[in-house]
Amino acid sequence: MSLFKKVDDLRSEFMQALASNPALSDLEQIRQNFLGRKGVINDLFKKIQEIEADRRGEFGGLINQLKLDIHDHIEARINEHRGEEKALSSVDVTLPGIQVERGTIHPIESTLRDFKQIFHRLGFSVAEGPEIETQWHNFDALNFPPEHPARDMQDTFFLKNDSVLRTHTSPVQIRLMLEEKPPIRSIMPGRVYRNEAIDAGHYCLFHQVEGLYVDEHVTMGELKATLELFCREYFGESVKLRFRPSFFPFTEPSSEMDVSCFLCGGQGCRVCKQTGWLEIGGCGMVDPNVFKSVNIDSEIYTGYAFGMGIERIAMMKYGITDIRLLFENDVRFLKQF
Ligand code: FA5
Repeated sequence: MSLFKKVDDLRSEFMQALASNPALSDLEQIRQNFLGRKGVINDLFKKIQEIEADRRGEFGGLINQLKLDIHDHIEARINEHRGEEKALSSVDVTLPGIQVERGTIHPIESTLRDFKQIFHRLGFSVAEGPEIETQWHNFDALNFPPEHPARDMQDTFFLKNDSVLRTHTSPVQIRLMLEEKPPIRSIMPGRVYRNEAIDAGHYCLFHQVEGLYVDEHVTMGELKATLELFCREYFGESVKLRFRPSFFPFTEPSSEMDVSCFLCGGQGCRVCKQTGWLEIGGCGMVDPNVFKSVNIDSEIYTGYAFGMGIERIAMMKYGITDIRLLFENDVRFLKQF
């Protein structure tokens, strides 16, 4: 092999050694192998006598250039390594990290999830309906007579084209009974709207969970047992539940459900309006007129229905004394849950 070619080969050999990303100690070894007193470059210098006299200058120049290049490459690599080491040593691993803010589940959402879980175990499926409703679904089919003051029971936001913002989740019962044949056993969670005065216990927008069970021989006793079981599961064994006779156009008989106020232990506070009880919803047996509007034969089927207000329940569970806090989206408040 010509000595000129040997110079080229050594350059390739060196570049290959560098390509393997050698550690600092390996770089020192490479330097010795190529540039050391007993290194390959010196060996090559010694062979300069073997070159014809008129090409010795050219050969010497090539070796010198190779020597300089190897030196520069190795120095550059060493500097890179030192820079990395310095950067690493400037990281103080004992400093506390930057805290990442974690979101929390809104108390209304977690109450809804708890409801779904408990009713799922009791054999209820989940259905949903639109928030903009026809007056027929929101009132007529639910046995509110036209122009009857019963429609004023729930201050309504009326929209164009005979529509309303639904005032309760009961219209979803109608949609479900039109779509499915009994047996029907569903809960229907959702947002509802009422044009009423706002205070610590009332808001113009809130959530309800409707419940409906329609089958042959469904009784009021089953309704009471289901709701009592739900309240014990959700609030705990110590909660007191009471049913007060009431009126809803779509149930007969009808009742209102109250639980003993968690916030004041029944002593009376501004949330329970000093009564010691909190109204959580209404319930009753489906009125035969409602069955008529959805073409279900009330001679064969009976059913019960209930509707509960989520905010009031979430307030009791989490000790929140003003419903408005649930809608203000103040992160300082929401972070607590
Ligand atoms: C109804 O809305 C009936 N649709 C419930 C029902 C369903 C009865 C099926 C029978 C059968 P009521 O208007 O009482 O009922 O409202 C139910 C619950 O919603 C109340 O008990 C209360 O917990 C909650 N609620 C009512 N108005 C408000 C309000 N402005 N802000 C927050 N929660 C409210």
